[in-house]
Amino acid sequence: MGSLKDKVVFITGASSGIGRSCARAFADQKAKILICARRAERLEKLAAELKQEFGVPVRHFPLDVRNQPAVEKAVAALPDEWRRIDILVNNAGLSRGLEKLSRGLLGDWEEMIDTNIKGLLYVSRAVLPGMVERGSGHVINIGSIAGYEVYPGGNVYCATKFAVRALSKGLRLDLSDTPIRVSEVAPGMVETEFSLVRFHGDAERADKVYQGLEPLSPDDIAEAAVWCATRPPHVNISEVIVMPTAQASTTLVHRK
Ligand code: NDP
Ligand code: 8X3
Repeated sequence: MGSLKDKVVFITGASSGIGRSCARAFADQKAKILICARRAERLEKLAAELKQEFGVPVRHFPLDVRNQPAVEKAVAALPDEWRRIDILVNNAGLSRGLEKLSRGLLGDWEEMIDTNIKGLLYVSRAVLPGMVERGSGHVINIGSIAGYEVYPGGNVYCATKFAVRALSKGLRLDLSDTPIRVSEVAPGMVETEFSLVRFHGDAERADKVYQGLEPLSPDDIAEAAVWCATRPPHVNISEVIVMPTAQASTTLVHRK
């Protein structure tokens, strides 16, 4: 297993769910943790927790990945030791609504496209030149089973995750003459704030999504990301699909 000690791991959307679990899992491997999200207070709390529990260096900054100039500025402003990012976990993302396309809310569409596709691109564009220059690095994109199968009402969210899959593949092609690795980790249902965000804060509706089955935990996904990152340098894990045992597809879920 490759060591992650002192590697700089940059995780976007670390204030909650999978991103937060990734920060903890990579810190457990003694990596240096660089985290961002919009909710600064949460990041501050997580940073303190990581330093205390794992004794690793942590740097955090508020960032909206939809804001391209802010993304570029934030990465450029990092001190040298933090700017040489070894592993980028493109995790920040969200779903909004589950409406038929004919009734979809334009604001929801913009938010998903701007965050899940354009945000991922902006962060990648800011980080990749350094990786290419140094001839080393690993990009781990958090996709979704929704990037493999479309489900009713999933329309635009699924399209954004199909895009994450296409961008992961495209990036792999573009970097094929470098040692830089590109992996996509694609989860099924993970219990996080994801559904609460999807249903605009309707907790009752969000809870129903996970009723009667054991969903994945965000730690399950963080474990998969760490596994990708700890393979020997000649091994690139291209895609990992992780599903709850009770979920056979996006539309077939066994509930007790
Ligand atoms: P959460 O809602 O718990 O976490 C989402 C994270 O993304 C938060 O930290 C949030 O931080 C951050 N984020 C959202 N928008 C932005 C933005 N504009 N700029 C910076 N950060 C942002 O959900 P999950 O942990 O479940 O989601 C993480 C990823 O996993 C997403 O890409 C999602 O699509 C994917 N996924 C989730 C699945 C699930 O079932 N939960 C299954 C498959 C994939 P803040 O609000 O503070 O900015
Ligand atoms: C989240 C999983 O199936 O709710 O990406 O779209 S799903």
